[in-house]
Amino acid sequence: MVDKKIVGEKAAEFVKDGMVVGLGTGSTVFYTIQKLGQLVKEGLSIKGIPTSVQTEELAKELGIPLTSFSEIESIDIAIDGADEVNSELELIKGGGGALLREKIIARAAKIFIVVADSSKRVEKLGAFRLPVEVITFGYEMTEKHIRAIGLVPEIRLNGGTPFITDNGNYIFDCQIPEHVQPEMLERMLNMIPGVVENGLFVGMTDLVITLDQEKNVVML
Ligand code: ABF
Repeated sequence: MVDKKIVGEKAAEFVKDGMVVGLGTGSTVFYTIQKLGQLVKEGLSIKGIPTSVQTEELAKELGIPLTSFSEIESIDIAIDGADEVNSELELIKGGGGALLREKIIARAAKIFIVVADSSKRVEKLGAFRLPVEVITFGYEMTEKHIRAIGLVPEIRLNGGTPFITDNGNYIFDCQIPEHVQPEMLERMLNMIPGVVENGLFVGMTDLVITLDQEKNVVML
């Protein structure tokens, strides 16, 4: 928790007056959002655009003014967590179930910063199962198609029934093949009818804020 607080709060230093800020989801970016709430109370003027209902509620509680895509041309900076980060700054995201809105906002941002304690850094993506968001219609068939390209999907449950995302969809948590190029897999998955989005974020990250073994903040 202390590690998450250090990297989360560090990211808030990149937010400047007047910016539109993509607000991520999860327990690390929670500290970024808390810090931004404090800075807003001290006079910082920003507009937040949240990646989930959970973050929207948090931002409202903290008094961070919010905006939406109908009101803005672009996002100046987006800050979010990750489940895995490799040395190419490729990510697996979606453990919290918010990957679709997270990817829309990361893609729209001029600068995308990832906050990740050292436990998230991996040599190779895939120990964490890849979340894939699918529409509920025909999800049994979508599952077969995901299986056919070599993944092992399992529907995410919430107390015995399928977990429903903020967008009304299901999530399959998928084991991915050993030797697979993230960029290729990201594209292949999104070509399957019924797949809305997947948690591979390739070529999107500008900066990762993390800690080294001595707990110093490092930027990758
Ligand atoms: C979100 O928060 C998700 O994409 C990811 O699942 C999670 C990151 O984990 P943590 O809660 O540890 O920050 O960004």
